[in-house]
Amino acid sequence: MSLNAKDKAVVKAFFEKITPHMNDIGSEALARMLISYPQTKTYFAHWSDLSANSPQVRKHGATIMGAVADAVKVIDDLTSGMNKLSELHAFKLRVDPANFKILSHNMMLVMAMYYPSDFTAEIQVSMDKFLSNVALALSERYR
Ligand code: HNI
Repeated sequence: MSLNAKDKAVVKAFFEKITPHMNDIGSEALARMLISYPQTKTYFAHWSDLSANSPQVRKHGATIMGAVADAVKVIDDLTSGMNKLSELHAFKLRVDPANFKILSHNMMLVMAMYYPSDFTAEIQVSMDKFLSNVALALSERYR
């Protein structure tokens, strides 16, 4: 489902609001993915510590969330904006695209935990659309 003007405005405003907690949200989302969906751990087998708050989880959580914040900047053309990352995940990392949905789910869960009153159902609708489109853009180079 494509993003309309209101979705884009909602997503941009919410990302601006969460900037101070961006790294925490990213690392908690990543940690929860690894704990609650243990099949995702296979991609990170080369890390020494996959537990929540380990330096590697914290660092990579910030990296992933930074990439999502960058995606907000290319919201009008996610497919070309995320082309390089898609290629990396498809050919080098060989991540099953089903996992993009799992991570998106955990990101929204943690957004709601950090901003319980701001993350309304209405914002969730737009955020869900946005993250689905990010996942779609990341899956583009697999074909
Ligand atoms: Ni992902 C590396 C962004 C989902 C497994 N990932 C990255 C990097 C970015 C990134 C940025 C660093 C690239 C570089 O080094 O140039 N990943 C994203 C985004 C999403 C995502 C924006 C979804 C919203 N990645 C996932 C998922 C998995 C995943 C769902 C697996 C379950 N990513 C990886 C792995 C690496 C990685 C593995 C390499 C990590 C390392 O440093 O060893």
